[in-house]
Amino acid sequence: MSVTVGRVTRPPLQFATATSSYQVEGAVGEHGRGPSIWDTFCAQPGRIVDGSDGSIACGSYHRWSSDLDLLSALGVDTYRFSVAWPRVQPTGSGPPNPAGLDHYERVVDGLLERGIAPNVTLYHWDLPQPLEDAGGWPHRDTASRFADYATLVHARLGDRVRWWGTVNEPWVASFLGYAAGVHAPGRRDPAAAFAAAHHLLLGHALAAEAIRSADPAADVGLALNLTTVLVDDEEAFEPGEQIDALHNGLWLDPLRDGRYPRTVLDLAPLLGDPSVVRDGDLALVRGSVTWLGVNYYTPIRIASHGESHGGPGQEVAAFPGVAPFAVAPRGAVTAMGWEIEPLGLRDLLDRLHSWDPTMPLHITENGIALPDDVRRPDGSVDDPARIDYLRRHLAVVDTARSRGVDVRTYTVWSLLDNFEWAMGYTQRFGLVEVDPLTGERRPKASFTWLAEEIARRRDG
Ligand code: IFM
Repeated sequence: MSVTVGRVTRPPLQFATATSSYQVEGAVGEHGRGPSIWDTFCAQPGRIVDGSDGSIACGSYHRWSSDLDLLSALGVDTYRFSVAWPRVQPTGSGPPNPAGLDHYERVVDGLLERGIAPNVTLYHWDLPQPLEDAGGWPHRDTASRFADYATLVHARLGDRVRWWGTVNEPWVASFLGYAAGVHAPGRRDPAAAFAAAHHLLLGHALAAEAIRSADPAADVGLALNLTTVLVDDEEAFEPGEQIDALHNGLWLDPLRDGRYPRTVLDLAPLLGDPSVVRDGDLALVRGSVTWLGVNYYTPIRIASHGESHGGPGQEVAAFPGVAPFAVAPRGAVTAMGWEIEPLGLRDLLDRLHSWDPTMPLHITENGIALPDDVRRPDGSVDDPARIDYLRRHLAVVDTARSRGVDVRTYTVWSLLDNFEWAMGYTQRFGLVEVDPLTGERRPKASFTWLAEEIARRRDG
């Protein structure tokens, strides 16, 4: 179904699902892959709630072909997956490991054979451990190493991949990894987090530049976990602004204007050493994307006081300078404790349309964790709440498109139940259940619903 607004007719919404390397591949010691910060972090007692790790995960490194068959059965246009940096460069620098690149070449060719466009993410958090040992993302050199790695991957796959994502959710990688310490590498140092955020943006820009210098027509973007901040009482206004700046403005302002938001600059001396931002860095970041990926799950609802009910964003409360606040989800929540509010996506899309009406937007992640403890007579998971969540968010996307917002793709996180970082395997986001013992894939009711929805739109 194409949409026409005024004199502009937009092509039909594209559908996709997404995964990431460490969450699904397993095979961490195979074919020359080096250790990543997530291998190290998971090995530390108490880091992962169920004591698990991604060493086996969904086994997708070996089962990639049957996973791609699942995508064909769904009828998606695109598959968003990530390349594991330590498979390509086991130590994070130097010549490529051919076996690593061979694997991703097979995946890309397998997608193209099935008529599915690859959307390749270069960094979904599995930093090679030797680079962390050398300072990690707070260390400026990591940004240059990332650009070198991007060049290697592009040199092998660039003739077949048009659509590149540099970094996934730099907010999570920097603030949860280096300030809150709940993600790898588990550091609790706000100064390091701010430096990491800047170097992730710089690394993105350097990688985008490297890819474009090899192929000026390449479509290069990144995926941000943007959100709508809802403030419940007047006294929460200040923390609300600060959280909004750290979650959204910290990335959006440099990408469009080449400068950090005032609120972030006011916090920066408290957060860390503002001199990590060197002349010319933000000029490189400005205008560095030709598409923007939006990962939306939930709004962040902030109150000035009261018990924190958890949720994304609460961890930055630990920052010096951020006024005290509580995260207070209202109404229905997911198994992660995240408030379900599709209107948060509506407001976010409106905001992004004002931010840059010409920027193509792709929903690169949207989905819900559920207990998935009800089964149909054939044994498959019956997940009407997931269908309801996806249907309501999709309706918001359709409405936004009919009002002229240039949203091009709707991507469900995730194709498979997988390793949900610090939550291990306790959280299920997949359209497909994965048997923890045998690795067998069992599509859920939501898989069938999505396949039918995609077919209905295609035929209609
Ligand atoms: O599983 C993650 C993914 O890796 C990044 N975005 C959010 C998802 C759900 O928490």
